[in-house]
Amino acid sequence: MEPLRWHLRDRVIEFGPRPLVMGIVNVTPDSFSDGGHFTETTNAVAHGLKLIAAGADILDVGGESTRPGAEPVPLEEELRRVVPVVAELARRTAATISVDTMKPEVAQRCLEAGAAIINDVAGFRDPELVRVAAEHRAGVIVMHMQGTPQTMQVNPQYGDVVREVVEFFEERLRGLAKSGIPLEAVCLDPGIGFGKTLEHNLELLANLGEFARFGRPLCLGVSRKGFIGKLCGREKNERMAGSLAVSSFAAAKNEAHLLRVHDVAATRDAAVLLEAINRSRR
Ligand code: 8Y4
Repeated sequence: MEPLRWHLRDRVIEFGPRPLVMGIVNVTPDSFSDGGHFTETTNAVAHGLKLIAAGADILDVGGESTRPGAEPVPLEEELRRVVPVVAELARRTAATISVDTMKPEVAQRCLEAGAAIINDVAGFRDPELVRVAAEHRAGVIVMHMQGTPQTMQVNPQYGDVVREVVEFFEERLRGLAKSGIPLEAVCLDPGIGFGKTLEHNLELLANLGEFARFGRPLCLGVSRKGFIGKLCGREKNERMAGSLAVSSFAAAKNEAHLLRVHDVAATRDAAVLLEAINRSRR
């Protein structure tokens, strides 16, 4: 079988026998420090460097909380948070940098600052965002979401969630190809927790193999999410073991190519072990 390749700007990522790890770098106001833009940038860059040292293959930098019910962040504020962090990380490391944004202006400035991937939880339905990504030949992560971050968890409903996500990917891949983003630049993501109930999340996870039909890498973000808290009865910072179990399940089945996580070292260790075991299959 041909290995999967992901084209992003000047690079090509070739996926091997275990998933890559994408470390989460949140740039949000720190309620503990006296704040100031400087400490915010410094803390985020330091965290990114720590994640690289822990084995992250890609960093995902984001300045707008997309968790359920979160208020949108104004453009100027998101730019102020994210651009300096991307610029500094690009200057100081060779790591591939992804930007978690829905805003074309943020994408544009971050690509100019050295980012290689745009991760849009809204699935690149905004033609201006598509145009910016195409112009820079950026890698794109097309995530499925039902509704908007403000309202998506109010009452998620599907006839068949797996089928509807498949149909969304079909529609988006066609649309993007027409707008200058080739198949080779796309990574897909079922959007765990984005307009989905606990049962929807489990059904997607149990059927990730359905998304292999597109021949594109699959990104999976489950780290510390609500469905793990619900099933285990755990608060946010107690969900690492549950998160690892889900990532490991996907890695064991070779159904995820990119794991978006908070706990990089642990996830990488799990992926290394699962690869070794998978290799020993007879
Ligand atoms: C604790 C911490 C509880 C964080 C929930 C959360 C995904 C994503 C997010 C994903 C891709 C999150 C930006 C939600 N999730 N991008 N972004 N895939 N591609 N919530 O699953 O982490 S933010």
